[in-house]
Amino acid sequence: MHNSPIVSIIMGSQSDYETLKYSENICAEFDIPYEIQIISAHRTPKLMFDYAESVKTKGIKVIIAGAGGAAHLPGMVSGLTLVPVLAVPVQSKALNGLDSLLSIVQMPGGIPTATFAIGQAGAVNAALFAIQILAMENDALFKKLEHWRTMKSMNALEGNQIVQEKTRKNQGKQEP
Ligand code: RP5
Repeated sequence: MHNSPIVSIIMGSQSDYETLKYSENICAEFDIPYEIQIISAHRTPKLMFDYAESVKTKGIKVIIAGAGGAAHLPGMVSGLTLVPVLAVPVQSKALNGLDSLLSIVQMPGGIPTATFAIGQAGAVNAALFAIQILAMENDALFKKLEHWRTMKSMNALEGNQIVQEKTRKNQGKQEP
């Protein structure tokens, strides 16, 4: 039996999936029931209205919205629902995603839209942030996040050990 989705991942175009798949991967890794939709603020505006108005009733707790260029999807959806929107600026071809970032981050006061980094890092962090929000009411999820962070710390420490070992060898070679 499938659980109903509690995270919604939306994006303006199929081309955005190359970025938003990193949000999906994190949701899947944490066993979060999620759904994914391509909804364009300008190509399918009616769909965007209908979808944004339905999310709360469907039980969605957080929306991750990715878009590039003019990138008005996250802000428009924020204006249509009180379900929190975590926005991912997609790296555009023309301006490397700076257009996406500035378009999303400069929401006027009153319609908050959390904005993450451009591209893959933003997609990963938006999903982790969504899970952190959900974990506030879910101890098992909180523990999974703690474990995930511990693993990342261990990876960093292992990386440092490898570099230290290499440096010691290199310095040993240089001795007269
Ligand atoms: C935006 O325009 C989308 O979010 C996408 O990042 C960008 C380009 O869209 P396509 O031309 O690939 O459909 O609406």
